Amino acid sequence: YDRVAGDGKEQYLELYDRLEGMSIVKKVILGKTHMGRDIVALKVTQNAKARTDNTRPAVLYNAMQHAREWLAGETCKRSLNYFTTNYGKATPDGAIATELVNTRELWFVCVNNPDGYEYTFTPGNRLWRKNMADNNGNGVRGEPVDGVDPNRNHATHWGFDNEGSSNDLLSETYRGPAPDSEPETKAIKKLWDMVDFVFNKNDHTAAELLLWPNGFQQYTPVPDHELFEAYAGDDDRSAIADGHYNADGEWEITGNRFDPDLSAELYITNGDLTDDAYAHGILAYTPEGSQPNIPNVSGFEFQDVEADIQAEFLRHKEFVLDLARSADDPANPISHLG
Ligand code: 0X9
Ligand code: ZN
Repeated sequence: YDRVAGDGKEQYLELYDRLEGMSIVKKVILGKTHMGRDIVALKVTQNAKARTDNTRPAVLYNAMQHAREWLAGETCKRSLNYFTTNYGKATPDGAIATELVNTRELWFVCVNNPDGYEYTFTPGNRLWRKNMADNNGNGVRGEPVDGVDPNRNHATHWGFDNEGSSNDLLSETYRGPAPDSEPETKAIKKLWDMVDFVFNKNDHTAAELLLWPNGFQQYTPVPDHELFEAYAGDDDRSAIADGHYNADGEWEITGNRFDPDLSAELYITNGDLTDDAYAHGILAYTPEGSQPNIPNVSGFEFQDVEADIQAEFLRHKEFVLDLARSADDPANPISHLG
């Protein structure tokens, strides 16, 4: 994985440009942000450009609804890169990637909030979370009063009970003036209209959790609760964890693991992406990644340490593959957990 030297800013665009030339990659512009940046999706599948969208079992991997969550973007980009780099290679990973790319539509929106992401590279704004909506219309963006939380702006259960999002412009979870008012949420909605996704993996940081719907209430489990658990595992056998296949070909967890749980058990949200996905029939997860080896400056600290970032991807890798493998028959999970 060629990281671009320097601070990584807009590095994903260089990666996307590089991949766009491949026959297995098609770039789709889903919309433009408040500041005019493209919100980009890549479709990865055999013969990507000529083949009609939505003609193979589909998975959406997305990240960086929240501007500061750089590690989540890295995990998404490395998942993308796994498929494109290993495709066609005569290696174990090559066989896996080739089989999946030839039979699945793998979609990636690794930077859903490019305005906010860009803003986190400016002095004093590293921990910006929301998008760059100019809430008070004063022509200055990125003031505390500005920005909508993309993960509270989706239409499903938007503003439900006024618990789990805010109507206060100053809030970090400001839900926006209307459901799907924001370019970032509209872009995802456009994807829902284009493709009948089976799974969605919506990467965030920073709590070592693996969450699934509902987020808006915790009393009534969703009909697919047990199916969600079957993929996510439990505290001891979490689907996202340090591990390896042992000599018997069994998956052995060796260290850090993510706690699988109902989203609403963490806290209530409304208008979040995965509840919206689920309302569209998509089995959707929110992993919250972390960089365990860094001093705990803040939950969103990110250190550009290659080994560390790659270790995080490797924790996610088997789960990323499980979703792709199971996409043709989701009711019968193919899980590395066995
Ligand atoms: O609050 C969020 O949007 C996500 N956590 S973060 O710290 N990255 O902001 C979690 C959303 C998961 N849904 C629920 N907890 N209901
Ligand atoms: Zn987040």
